[in-house]
Amino acid sequence: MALSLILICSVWINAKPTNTDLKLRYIQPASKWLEALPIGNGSLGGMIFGGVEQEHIQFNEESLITGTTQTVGYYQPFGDVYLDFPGLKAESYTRELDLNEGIHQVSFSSNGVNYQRECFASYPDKVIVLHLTASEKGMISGKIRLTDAHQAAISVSGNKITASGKLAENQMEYESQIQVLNKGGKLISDTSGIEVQGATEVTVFLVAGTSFLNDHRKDFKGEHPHAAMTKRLEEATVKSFKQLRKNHVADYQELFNRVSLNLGIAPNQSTIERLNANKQGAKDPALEALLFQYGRYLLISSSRPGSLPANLQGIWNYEIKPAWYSQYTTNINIEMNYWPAEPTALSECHMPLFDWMENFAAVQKKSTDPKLQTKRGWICYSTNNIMGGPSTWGIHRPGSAWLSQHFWEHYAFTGDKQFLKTRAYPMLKDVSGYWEDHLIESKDGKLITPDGWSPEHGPDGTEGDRTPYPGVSYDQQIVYDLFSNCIEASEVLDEDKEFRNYLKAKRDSLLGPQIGKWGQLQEWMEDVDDPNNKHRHNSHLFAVHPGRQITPLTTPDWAKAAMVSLNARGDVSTGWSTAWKMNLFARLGQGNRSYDLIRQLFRQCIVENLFDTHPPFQMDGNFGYTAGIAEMLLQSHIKEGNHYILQLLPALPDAWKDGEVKGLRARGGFVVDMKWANGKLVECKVKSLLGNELKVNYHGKTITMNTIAGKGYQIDPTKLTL
Ligand code: FUC
Repeated sequence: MALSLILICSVWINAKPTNTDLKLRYIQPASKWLEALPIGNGSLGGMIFGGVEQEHIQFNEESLITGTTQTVGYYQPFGDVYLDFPGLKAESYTRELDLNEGIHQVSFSSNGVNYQRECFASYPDKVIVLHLTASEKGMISGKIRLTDAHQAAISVSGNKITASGKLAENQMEYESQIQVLNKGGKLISDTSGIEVQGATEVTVFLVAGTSFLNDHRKDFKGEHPHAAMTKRLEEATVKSFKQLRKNHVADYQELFNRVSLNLGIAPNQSTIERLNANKQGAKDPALEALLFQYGRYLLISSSRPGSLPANLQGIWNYEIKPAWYSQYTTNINIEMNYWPAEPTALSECHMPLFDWMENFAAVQKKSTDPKLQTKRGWICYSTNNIMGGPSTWGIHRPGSAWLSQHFWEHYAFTGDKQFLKTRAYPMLKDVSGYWEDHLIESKDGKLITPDGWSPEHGPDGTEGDRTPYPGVSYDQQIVYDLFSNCIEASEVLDEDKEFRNYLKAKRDSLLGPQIGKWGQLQEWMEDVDDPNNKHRHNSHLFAVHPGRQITPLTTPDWAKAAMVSLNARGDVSTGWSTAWKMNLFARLGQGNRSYDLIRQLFRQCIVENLFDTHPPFQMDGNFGYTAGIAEMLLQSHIKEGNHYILQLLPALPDAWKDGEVKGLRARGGFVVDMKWANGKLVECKVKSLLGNELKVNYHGKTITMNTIAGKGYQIDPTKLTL
């Protein structure tokens, strides 16, 4: 039967995803930070203002923090590059961030001369490059300065400026350097900076680093960054701008071009005009698609192999005391940052989270803090820094379990057994150990957490209430998820059969989801939920998303109760909360409700540069939004037997009548392309990466077939409709 439904393509038509309208476009320079546009190479980030008389790049490097392994501290701004061009008057000004190439562009004319500036942060060459050109010879004149956000000593020597300092709080050493190259004209330097006179082309290179070393065994202390930064500049400045640009675009597009989403044609308006029109009620699905791709752009720019994970603000921050330290909060925020990584084909960008977590676990285990002591496994506080240093506001026992889910998901999507064996399973087993020791039996003979928490309130709705309660749904659901992932990992690896059976018994004894008196999914062990509670956290719905304990297909009653709870929480909330609700409604198969949240997000949370605000600005909302769109179009968390079911367009809203998505990833190792018209699937191609059995579900009908790794399969949608 399967073969009559599915046509095997002998050659996989890996049509390059077509990315239409991938520009953020403005007709004025940024007048404030949230209008500036971000670039980043995973570690080094810049916010570009695009000014005419003064160009300004405020920059960050991921490891500059005031904290230690003992205390969280704040993520710090690093410095600023200023380029002053007195006398330039702009006509026909535009600045754009082109997501297709990962390049920022400013262009304008002044007194009949056309000026162009291109800027990008290169991962392969580890530098930020700003390239300025003029259409007439010798028309670039101005002053280039490097400033430091702390008390660094700044020295100018020839065409180089160096800012070198040490943070008072933790003695972390840091250094930034810029180097200026010119074609035509000349450079004159003094202590205040480098003056360019009469150049036709100028290239500014920026590097920055610290003495932080991403290794807990060395106490996170590495060498002074001077030598490394000097070498970086030496290596980059011998390459032509053309070569550096080519390296950057090739590297960036290898990741970015894996997925395309087309929801319609963009109006010929600036981003601000589109945002405003959207707030007034206009529908602009192309803007919704742009924000989806922006989330992918931001993840590529703030989290690359070898870097630290994206923090609360990605890597972009200008404040000495940013909100919530701009580090890693474990009761939703850092996890949400990584929700889009696997489904939107950015698996590599997930890796920094695992490196950080392994260091983090080691630091928590070594800690002498009485609250962190465990017999087995490890636990953590709510907020932690790059070295695992805590803010001791609140212990967050299931934080390590929630984070461990990412190890499992990375395997579920990629099928990387080596990763599963050497990294994921050890982590899952270790953290499971903590919960095996910690759970107690309730009077009804169920296993419960004795001292749980439902971030971030108490049963009577008191904000921030940290009183421990037994059997809290959040803890119960996360532990269920942890044990399930650990059990599945041991099955795949065919290891620890006895332990597996023991853990299965434990999981089956856990107090499960309960339906309360108003039909809600209970947040607390007792039926005390207030139907008027609008708290931003949806902690008791973890089992719907990102967990998989509750689904409309497998547990319809619980799914119905989850819907009651979700609707009661209301649609109006903070940035990340709105994005979480998008994901939750998508998992409940409610595309139009997810879409309500998209509208809400644009109305309330998306600012000029398309960053999402809590408020204040937090990057998690951007990442959660991108993940939410992916959940609306493709889901693969439900298993039948040993294989995942790929649910095609499970939550397509009426607003997206026609569209096309290419390159989404599904668990089990599949790449999915879909086209729909009039709200109905009309084309679907699935490429099998691992040769797993393929189960495709559309509108409740599932078909199954065997696949061969590397082959593509065309699904006939007419055979998938009831
Ligand atoms: C959680 C949330 C807050 C904020 C902070 C960074 O604690 O409850 O709203 O997002 O993280």
